[in-house]
Amino acid sequence: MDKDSTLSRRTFLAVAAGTVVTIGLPGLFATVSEARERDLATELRKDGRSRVPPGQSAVEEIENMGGRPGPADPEDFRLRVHGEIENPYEIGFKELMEFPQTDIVCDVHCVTGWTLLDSAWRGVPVSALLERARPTPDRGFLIIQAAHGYTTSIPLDEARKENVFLGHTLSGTPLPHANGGPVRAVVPDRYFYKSAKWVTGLKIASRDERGYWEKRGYSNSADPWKEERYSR
Ligand SMILES: Nc1nc2c(c(=O)[nH]1)N[C@H]1C(S)=C(S)[C@@H](COP(=O)(O)O)O[C@H]1N2
Ligand SMILES: [Mo]
Repeated sequence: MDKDSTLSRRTFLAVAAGTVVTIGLPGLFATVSEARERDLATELRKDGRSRVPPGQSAVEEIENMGGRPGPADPEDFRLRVHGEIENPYEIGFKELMEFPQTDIVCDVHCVTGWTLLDSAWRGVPVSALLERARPTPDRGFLIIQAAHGYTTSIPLDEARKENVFLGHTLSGTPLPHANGGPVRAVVPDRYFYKSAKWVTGLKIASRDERGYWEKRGYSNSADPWKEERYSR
């Protein structure tokens, strides 16, 4: 896709959004070559779904989509795990690094239309953090809390999937502050607003709580393959 059609698609999305506040700053993204885009059009994931979800375009690099940053220094990082659990706890960066670490290569999909393929992360599976917390509800929700009151949520069964993690390393280097460093949540199979940057807390609750963007017109289920962009 050339830059002009990328722009018109973004403009279209903004119009399609109607009264909802649009996510991110206007700008042109460096999309992959046309040849690569043609190949990707037929590529499938292991689960049989299309590699690039409908209405998305692959880009070369992660974009900085803004947000109000938390502290940059790992020394100042605190994660509070609380709510309806048997074992509440609070940890710093060093203790987070003592949890089992996972290396994950995944694709992420921003609701504004860009998809970053093969991003290489290192982090701690949310399942490991939940195991230590021992949630009491069977079918609860994970409220992911971040700096300055940003929140988002996913069902607990989604949160336990092996590709859901708190990431601290991207492409072998510490996660840039602009992209949520020192630690952000990554939920690859939901639109990227579910991946809270500058994470501060994991709250387990039997009732869901609408997150920052979800309250502003974006879908709470946020499945990119169903194009669940806006709430209805
Ligand atoms: N704390 C926080 N996390 C956030 C956001 C935010 O504004 N604040 N924006 C979300 C949105 S809409 C997107 S697309 C991604 C952008 O992440 P990036 O800037 O690393 O591309 O972060 C998500 N996580
Ligand atoms: Mo986004």
